Amino acid sequence: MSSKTTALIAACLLTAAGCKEDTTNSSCVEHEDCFDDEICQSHRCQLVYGQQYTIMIESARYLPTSNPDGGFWDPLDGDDGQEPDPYAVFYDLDGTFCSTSRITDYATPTWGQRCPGAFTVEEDSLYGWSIYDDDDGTDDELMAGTADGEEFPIQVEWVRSGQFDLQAGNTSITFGIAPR
Ligand SMILES: [Ca+2]
Ligand SMILES: [Ca+2]
Repeated sequence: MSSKTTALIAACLLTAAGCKEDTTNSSCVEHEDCFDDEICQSHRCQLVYGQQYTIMIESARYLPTSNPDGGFWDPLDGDDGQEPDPYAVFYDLDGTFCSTSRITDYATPTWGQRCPGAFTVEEDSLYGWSIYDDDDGTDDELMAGTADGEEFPIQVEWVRSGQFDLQAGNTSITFGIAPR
């Protein structure tokens, strides 16, 4: 029997109040010491959902090397090369939005940029991402990022591991996530 279970039983014996409430904020060392919907943060079990998080847009791999017509992403007579100049965005459906700076002529960008705004993550909150080629006029969309073609919820496992990788076509993108 784990110490967590022992503590839970003790708490339930001591009070008629909900066992869960008694153990949220209980001391912990790792996430597995907490309930499945919690993380261990500063040695306290905290519910994953209902909290504010910082999102990091880390990097992307395997961006499409040619545009949908099979040509280069940029004209040869432009200010930079024909390779795409990618920047990434991450957003929720409540209007919180984050964008990286662009990286010129690079198909395996590493941004490592922290979104300034807080994302309040609820269990039913939905998120999406996209990667664009920064252009003088309308930016080309390199990849529309969702999970299985739709906006997706943040999963407890992602918060526990502190990062998550998502795929669209052959393109993958890595995000970091941390409680604020
Ligand atoms: Ca372009
Ligand atoms: Ca370019």
